[in-house]
Amino acid sequence: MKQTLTAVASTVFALSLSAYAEDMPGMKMDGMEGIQMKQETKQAPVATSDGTIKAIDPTKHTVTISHGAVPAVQWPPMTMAFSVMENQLTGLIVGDRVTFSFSLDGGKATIVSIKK
Ligand SMILES: [Cu+2]
Repeated sequence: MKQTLTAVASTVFALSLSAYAEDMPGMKMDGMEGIQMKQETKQAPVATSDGTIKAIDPTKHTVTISHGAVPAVQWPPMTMAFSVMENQLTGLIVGDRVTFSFSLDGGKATIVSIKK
């Protein structure tokens, strides 16, 4: 008897959930999309790290940095490219040790500030 009641209760719950979703067009319930929507409306998180400049690509506006672990965004140490404005790299060359901060927006890392 108790089991039947539980089954009925969960069916009612599932029904009310789908009714709720239909009432809100544009509100996608599947995980990833919801998370990305949230990140776009919020300000991108900013983290700081330090590392060594491995490459500068003025055409793609990227700087490749071999950086240490960044606990703020759960990154292990790695070498990767960051988007950067050319004027932010004034006076910096490949091989420089730098301290930098970056914003992370849906997997795209953009340099906020960078200095030796
Ligand atoms: Cu990285």
